[in-house]
Amino acid sequence: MKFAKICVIGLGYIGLPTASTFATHGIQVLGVDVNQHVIETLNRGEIHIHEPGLHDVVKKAIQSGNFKAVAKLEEADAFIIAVPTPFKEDELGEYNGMTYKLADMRAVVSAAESIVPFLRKGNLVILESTSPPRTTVDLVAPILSHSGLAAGRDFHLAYSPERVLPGQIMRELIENARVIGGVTPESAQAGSDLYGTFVKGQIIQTDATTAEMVKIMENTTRDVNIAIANEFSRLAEKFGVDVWEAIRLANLHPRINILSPGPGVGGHCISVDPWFFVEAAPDLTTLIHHARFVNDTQPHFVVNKVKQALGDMKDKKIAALGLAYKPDVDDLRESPATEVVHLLQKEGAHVKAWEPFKPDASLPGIHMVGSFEETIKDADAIVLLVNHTEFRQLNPSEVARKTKSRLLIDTVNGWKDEAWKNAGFDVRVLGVGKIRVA
Ligand code: SAJ
Repeated sequence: MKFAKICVIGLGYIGLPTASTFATHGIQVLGVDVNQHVIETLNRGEIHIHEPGLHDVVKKAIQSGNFKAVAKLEEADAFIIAVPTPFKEDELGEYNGMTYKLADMRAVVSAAESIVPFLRKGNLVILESTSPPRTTVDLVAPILSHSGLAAGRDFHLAYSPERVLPGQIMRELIENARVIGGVTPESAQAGSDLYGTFVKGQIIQTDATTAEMVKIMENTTRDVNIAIANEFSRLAEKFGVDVWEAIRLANLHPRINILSPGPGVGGHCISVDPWFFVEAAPDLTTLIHHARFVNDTQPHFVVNKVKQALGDMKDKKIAALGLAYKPDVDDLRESPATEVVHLLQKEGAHVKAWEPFKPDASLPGIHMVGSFEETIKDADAIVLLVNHTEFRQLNPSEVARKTKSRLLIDTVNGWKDEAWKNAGFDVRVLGVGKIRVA
């Protein structure tokens, strides 16, 4: 199948890289978003999110005349839905005394509804948003049928998960293998033809529900693996062991690859997607549910560590370094670092936070300051919450001159103890239950 014009609905971390990459590969792309600010920013050739390499591609896409951001759809050969699927903020499910989060599918529903008036025979619709199993066939297909056309008979419908890693999206979008799950083999073929425009990795066709499950299985596996690393960090502290050294030694085994503990799991993917399985089958997801619980409670473990070091936290001044959900990105969504800050404040501490990738961000209930210097100046303790390269590269003696604090709590193993100790700091590292040997 040939594609001259497509609509990409949702211009966020996935939709924008996808839309602009299609445009730089010769397809006319209408990028549709509900946010007027996003539309205006993009049409000026600027971008509203930080992702290495994205700005260049968007500029090229606009200059080529192939890309335009708009508020309303038009007729096209294909429609790609790339909107968020967060969880509901005000409602929880419960199974066997344990609560679980519920998917909020409103954005997918309204994106599908917006396609209905423009859907024509022979079109292709692709859902890219990570969604609970069976969303394509049980939620999207029935909405699209309001057009009077049937999925698989009159138009093609497929699910194709994005699998790109924030920070490396522009490269992975092109190089990663792509799974395309069609409601019919012809739909999968049409999806392959479309992504074949720029994907250099393998394109594998399957059915829609398998493709949905593949995506959630990938992120769930990573969540469970991080949960065990976090649990090991708790055990190591109890047994007087350095978990980082223990993991390094365990990983010398040819079939073991333990991930890294930290302050918890954040972002819009790994901390969200496993709930899609739990919600869909709470009776079959004991391990997945417990892994979520471990990762969601890791910020409490961090706060206990700060408390052990600092004693009563009432009116103590704490500098929080990093609020992003992981190193070297500007994405603050579902960030465990922000959860740690909230919990420290609940203990009575006064927290100043510094996020170099989003210095102007404002987060409800969090005191974000405009510079690193101001954050640490009169702190009683400095807590490293994200392993940003620029934090790792800090010079300990320079930091010592800028702060009155001599206590560091490192939750990501970012600071080499010796240098910081030599500069006069007491360094407490998450998962280290003994004084480290140099
Ligand atoms: N984290 C740890 N320890 C680790 C690795 C990660 O605590 O050893 C934490 C991070 O700090 C972060 C969270 O986990 O808070 C998630 O980070 P990540 O780098 O593992 O993953 P994401 O959420 O940025 O991207 C994931 C990727 N999925 C997998 O690696 C299976 C990516 O390929 C997906 O496209 C993306 O989710 C998505 O959009 O679903």
